[in-house]
Amino acid sequence: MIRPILIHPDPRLKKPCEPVAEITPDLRQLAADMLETMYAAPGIGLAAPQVGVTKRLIVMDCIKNGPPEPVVLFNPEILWSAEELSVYDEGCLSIPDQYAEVERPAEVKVRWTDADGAVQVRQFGGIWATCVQHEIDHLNGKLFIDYLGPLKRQMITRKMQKLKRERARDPERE
Ligand code: K1U
Ligand code: ZN
Repeated sequence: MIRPILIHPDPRLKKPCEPVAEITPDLRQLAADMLETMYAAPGIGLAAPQVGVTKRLIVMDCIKNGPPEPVVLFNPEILWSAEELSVYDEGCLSIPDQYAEVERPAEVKVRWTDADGAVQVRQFGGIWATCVQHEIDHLNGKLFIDYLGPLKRQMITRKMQKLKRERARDPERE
């Protein structure tokens, strides 16, 4: 099932999320719904708070061409970050059509629990590293615009407030 994606500003996008204690059938269904929602958007990642669930769960698939490579991460933790930084022009499905350069560690080592309850550890580089850090930020109530200066952040927030007003008036409009 495709779930509606919350648009910034929304208090649920600013709240630190709760760890997942047990991977229940409902949480596996949520992960499947999040992947369906991400592919439909389209996007390369999605965090549970973006669909209104303040739990520590993210999904990703950063493969552009070739067979899909969906990854489901419960309770993801960054174990190590490279000193080398990389800059990427980031977007966010909760901040549609707005992009800005964000500098982050170029590689990160992440530990998480997968949908079968197995602990996984993997080193991510390239767009995967950028995406996993962007998604873990969502779990901590942080958006990519929080890395920008106050004027740029305020300008984007005002655009999103306008978009939300327009969508509330005409829900059919994209
Ligand atoms: O978390 C999100 O809002 C999803 C976001 C993830 C992300 C994008 C760029 C850098 C870091 C994290 C997106 O997927 S925005 C859409 C997007 O980047 C994209 C869409 C279609 C094809 C390729 C990329
Ligand atoms: Zn985002």
